[in-house]
Amino acid sequence: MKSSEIFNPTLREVPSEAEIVSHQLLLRGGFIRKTSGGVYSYLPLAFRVLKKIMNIVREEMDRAGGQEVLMPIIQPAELWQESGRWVVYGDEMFRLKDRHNRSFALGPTHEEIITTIVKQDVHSYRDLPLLLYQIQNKYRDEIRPRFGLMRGREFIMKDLYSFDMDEAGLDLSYKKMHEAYKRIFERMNLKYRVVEADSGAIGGNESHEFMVLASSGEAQIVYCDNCHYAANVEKAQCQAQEAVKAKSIVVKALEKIHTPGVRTVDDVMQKLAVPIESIAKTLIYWADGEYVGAVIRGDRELNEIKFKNILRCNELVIADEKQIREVLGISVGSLGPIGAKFKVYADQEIEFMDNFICGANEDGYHLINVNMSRDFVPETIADLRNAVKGDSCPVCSAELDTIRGIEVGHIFKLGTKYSEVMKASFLDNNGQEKPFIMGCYGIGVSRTMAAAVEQNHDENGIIWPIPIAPYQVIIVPVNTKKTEQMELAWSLYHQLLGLGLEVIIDDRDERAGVKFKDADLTGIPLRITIGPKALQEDKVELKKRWEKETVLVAIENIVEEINRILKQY
Ligand code: 9G3
Repeated sequence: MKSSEIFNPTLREVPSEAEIVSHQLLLRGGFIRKTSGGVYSYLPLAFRVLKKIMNIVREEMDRAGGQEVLMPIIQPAELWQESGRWVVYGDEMFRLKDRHNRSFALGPTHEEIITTIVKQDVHSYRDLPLLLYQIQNKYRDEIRPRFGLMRGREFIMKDLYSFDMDEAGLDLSYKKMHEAYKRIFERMNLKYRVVEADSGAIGGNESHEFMVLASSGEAQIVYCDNCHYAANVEKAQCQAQEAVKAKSIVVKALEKIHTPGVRTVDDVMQKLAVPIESIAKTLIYWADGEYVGAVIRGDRELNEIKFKNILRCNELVIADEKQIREVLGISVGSLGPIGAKFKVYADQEIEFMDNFICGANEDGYHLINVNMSRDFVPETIADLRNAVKGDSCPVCSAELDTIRGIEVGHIFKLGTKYSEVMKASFLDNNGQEKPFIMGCYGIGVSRTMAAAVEQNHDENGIIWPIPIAPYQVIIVPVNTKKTEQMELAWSLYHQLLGLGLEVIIDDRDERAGVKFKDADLTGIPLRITIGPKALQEDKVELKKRWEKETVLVAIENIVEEINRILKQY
């Protein structure tokens, strides 16, 4: 393709709303344009990348035994009412009505549709396992669509659903998908990690996320270098601290002290001149109709997912100041576990804190020398906090580390969550009626494109991994007016095309500097520069986008050299 004919309208300046590098570079490089908030059009270069990603995904789904289908984007409300999710997903669903006033949603995911199809047409264990997938646009009306393609309201997803006759079958389907996903991200040449994830909201019992590693990633990954433990921060288990009691700490007498104006953990540290580790904070939540309190060490973050799983509640929202004052008659800064009017849940770490400080449940007062075993009995002691770097690994007790990533794939064992409520069953080999054992497996295709950019770029632009680059090679004649340069450029162009490679020739009458800048911005992996100096020695310049230096290659060798590099991918 000629540069002069490619539709990739580049920008000098990007809108300030583009907060992350993938959004900025995809806009600047003329890959995408915003059509509406969180809704993007993919221009030719982006669509080429997407097609490459989709091809890799498709090949691996087929290899794993998946069969491709295409389900409707328009989904009738009745199916969602059957699963009970029509009410669960309030404003996040795009809803619409037809001329007969019948309700529909734009598909946010397809569990309800696929379960209905399988329920209607699969009746025997002989037809199992069944793995069906599609690659299609999905719709979710995010409150705040952000970060370009990372969190769009319309996005491309590959979703596969597995149907098995028993748990052993599900285990096998899950394992196949796990392997297929690893192959997919390896083939795309992305640095990634598989992590354990929470499956609470989906209702299943095992779940893994596939994370593309990038410092800008929203997801925090906790991992162990000593063994293979890795989990997202929501899931990562914290160890109950080994008892340090052996040191025979002196348990001091509980004391109430006057602390006017002390409201935050910081205030307590300042006013009492104590380390943050000696303070326990109490957070009040509204959980399915009652107030509950979580007690955690002053410097820790409450993990709401762990808390929700312990409480087994549907709704968990933090109480605001006004509610706390109305219900408990005190301010937020004075909350504590002793004599509380709410159920107290203590993080397991609290048990090992000696002579600590907390609110006294009385405005302007705190308690010092608190010891849980003596001073209060919580409803439950559990792991309630987020893991942090330096915690000990739940598997091997070595020190854990953290790293950031972008969630691009997520696999779940669903079990009978959908098949039970939607009455989707088959006859087993004893003629018994059994619900299908299901799994679901997603890859964010458009998000993967953005994640690839987040992971692979420099100050000059994108550095596409070769397997998903829109084009593999760009030929840049420095001066289009020189016949000798243009003749060689066209000759190399046709030779490379003849090898089945994807090549751009920059035929524009622009300064070399402009052409190099554009080639760097669009991230084409290999650049051949044809300039007067090298040409005198029958050479061209070869620049790999991911390396700093340029090398000279003899004209007679360049095609073979390019082919050799690209063949490795
Ligand atoms: C909804 C809305 C938003 C949603 C869902 C439903 C997330 C919803 C979870 C999944 C799970 C799996 C198939 C492929 C693998 C992942 N956001 N989820 O179910 F109605 Cl508005 O989508 N789906």
